[in-house]
Amino acid sequence: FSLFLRKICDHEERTFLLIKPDAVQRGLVGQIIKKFEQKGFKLIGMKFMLASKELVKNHYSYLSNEPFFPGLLKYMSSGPVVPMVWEGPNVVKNARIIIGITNPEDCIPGTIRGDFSIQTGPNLIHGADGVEEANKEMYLWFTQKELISWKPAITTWVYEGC
Ligand code: IDP
Repeated sequence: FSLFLRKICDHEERTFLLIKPDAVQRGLVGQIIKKFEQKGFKLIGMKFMLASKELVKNHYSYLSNEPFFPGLLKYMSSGPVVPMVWEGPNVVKNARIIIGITNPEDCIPGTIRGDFSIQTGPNLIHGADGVEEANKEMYLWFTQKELISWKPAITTWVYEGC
């Protein structure tokens, strides 16, 4: 029974999220974080920093052949960003749903991009697209030591039987 309990109470999936410079400039950091906090996900890493072009190049390497890539590097390194790691069941997929799809024009209200942005470029926040990508991206932005394992006091109220 305790093995079963451990299984349903340990939600080890983690995702990497990055609040982009436009969201920081527009004072939306608190509102964005609140979405994930109030859902019940667990914040395990966060910092406020400037990203070098080199770091952004690595992060978005899969887009390096796109015509908008130079503009993307400039935008992403133009001001402070807030990289974060969040933990919870299916958090990778769920965070993408909370964020909304790439083009804000097609995002439904209630999503971050749907509520607060208009164009594909300055779309406020990045969310890893899969578990593998999340693991790769979080260690690009964080060291192992910067990710904190902890048990929030709300756990027993968010998860049945924990
Ligand atoms: P995602 O952020 O929804 O995962 P990706 O296709 O991975 O979307 O693109 C990464 C980021 O690159 C987007 O969030 C956006 O900031 C930027 N981007 C994507 N497509 C375009 C475009 O056509 N023009 C300008 N910027 C773009």
